[in-house]
Parts: sequence; structure tokens; C-alpha cells
Amino acid sequence: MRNLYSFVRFIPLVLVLAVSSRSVEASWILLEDFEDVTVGANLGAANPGENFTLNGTGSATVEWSAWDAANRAARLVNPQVQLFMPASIPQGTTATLFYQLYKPTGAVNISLGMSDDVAITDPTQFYWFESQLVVHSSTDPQAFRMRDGGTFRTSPTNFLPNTLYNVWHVINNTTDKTEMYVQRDGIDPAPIKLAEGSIDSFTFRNGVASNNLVNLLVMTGNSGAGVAAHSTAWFDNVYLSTGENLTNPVPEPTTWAMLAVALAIAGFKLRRR
Ligand SMILES: [Ca+2]
Ligand SMILES: [Ca+2]
Ligand SMILES: [Ca+2]
Ligand SMILES: [Ca+2]
Repeated sequence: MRNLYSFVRFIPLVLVLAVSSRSVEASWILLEDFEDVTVGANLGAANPGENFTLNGTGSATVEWSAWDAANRAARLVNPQVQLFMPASIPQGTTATLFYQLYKPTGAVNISLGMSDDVAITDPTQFYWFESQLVVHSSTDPQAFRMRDGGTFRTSPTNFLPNTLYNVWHVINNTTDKTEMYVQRDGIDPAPIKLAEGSIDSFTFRNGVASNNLVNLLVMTGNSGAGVAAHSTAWFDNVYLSTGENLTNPVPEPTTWAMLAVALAIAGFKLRRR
């Protein structure tokens, strides 16, 4: 009883340390952070720890990330990667898709978003997308582009190399439109809304339909002139939230560090009794 009491006494300390850092909104659901996947493993090959299906002729593996040597992330190497996993945004609802995106120096061709197709097959085609953020220009720096029905919109905001980005798609599956935001992690004070001029809301790639979005979809290609056949792009920390949610769901390392310190103190005090 005495041990239990002494442990319970430290719970307020743990809580204070936890909330003193960024609080994570409860509405986020983690789809994948790759932390439970073996480093070097191929994604999509019925790999324990993730739910992706992999098509195409490129490689997609889990590696220690280029921006944080203690973090695992997906590394996609062209010529052609098509990865998808179940993620649900029912017809008539709004949800927010979050992920982190990174590339080394050099032009890439990568698209991320959501599909209404259950069975996604031909990795040379991009018509599987509904909500779609694209980086595929041949010059570096590369602009973020937003698929808007049958056309691409171009943002003045660039996808800079060697920089970790937080990305949000606010997806309205009533109007079948997406609003997109990016933020350089630890640099931009707030998410930047992607727009071409006054156009900042983008119709699903195949137009309006009364159906559910059912898959998260990530694709690379080498179709853009200047995009190296073996260019590399990374993504990580895929989350989904109901409604519009522009908070950052990724736990800050300091949160876990402080929690660990608090629990260690509590455990040490327990052992001394
Ligand atoms: Ca990770
Ligand atoms: Ca996992
Ligand atoms: Ca479709
Ligand atoms: Ca719809």
C-alpha cells in the first residue's frame, strides 16, 4: 500500500511535465510512424508493423531517417513506387490527413493524398488519387502543386531540400474539395495555406462523387524531365483526424524525455522505500 501511495503521489508531477510541452489533440489517430518496423525492411511485403501494399519497380524501405538518426521513416527510391493503406474518410464527412515529408537535394516526383479506389493497381497511372499534393517540377527548388480536378495549381511555396515539412490535407468529402497546408518543422511559426493566387480549395482529381475515400496513397515517378531516375523522398508520421485539425500530432522528443525523467524519479523513490 505504501509503495502504491508513493507512486500515486508522483502522478501529478508526471502530468505537469507532460502538459508543459505541446499537447496532442485526442482526435488524431496514428496510421503509421514506422517505429514498429525493422530497419531495412521492405514496405508492403506483408511486413509486420505496417499495412501498406506496394506496387511498382522502385524500392520502399524503412530506414533511420535523414533528419533524425533515432527515428524510422519510409524511404522511397524511384523509378516508380506506389504505396497504399486503408484510411477512411466517409462520404459526407470532413477529415484532416497529416504527414511529414522530406527530400535530399535534387528534384523528385512524389504525390501524396487519398483515393476512393479499394483496389489500386497500375503504378504508372495517377488517376487513383482524389485529394493529391504533388511535387514534380524539373527544377530544384520545386514548388508544391495541388491537383484541382483536371488541372494542377502551383503554389509560390517551395519544397526545399534537407528540410522536414509538416503537411495537412483538410479533406471535405461533402463538397469533394481539399485545402492544404505546409510548415517547415521547427522553422515556420504556423502552417502556410497552399494557394495559386486566390484559389486555395481544390476539387478532387476525378470530380464530385458520392462515395467514401478508402485509401491513403503515396506514389513516385520519374516522368518529369530533370527528375533523377533514382531520386529519393521520405515520409513519416501519418495521422488522420475528424474535422479540420491544424495541430501537429507528432509527439515532441522533449515530451517523452521529460516523461521518462519523471517516471525514473518516481521509480527511484519507490525503490528506496
Ligand atoms: Ca517515424
Ligand atoms: Ca506500424
Ligand atoms: Ca476516383
Ligand atoms: Ca464525396
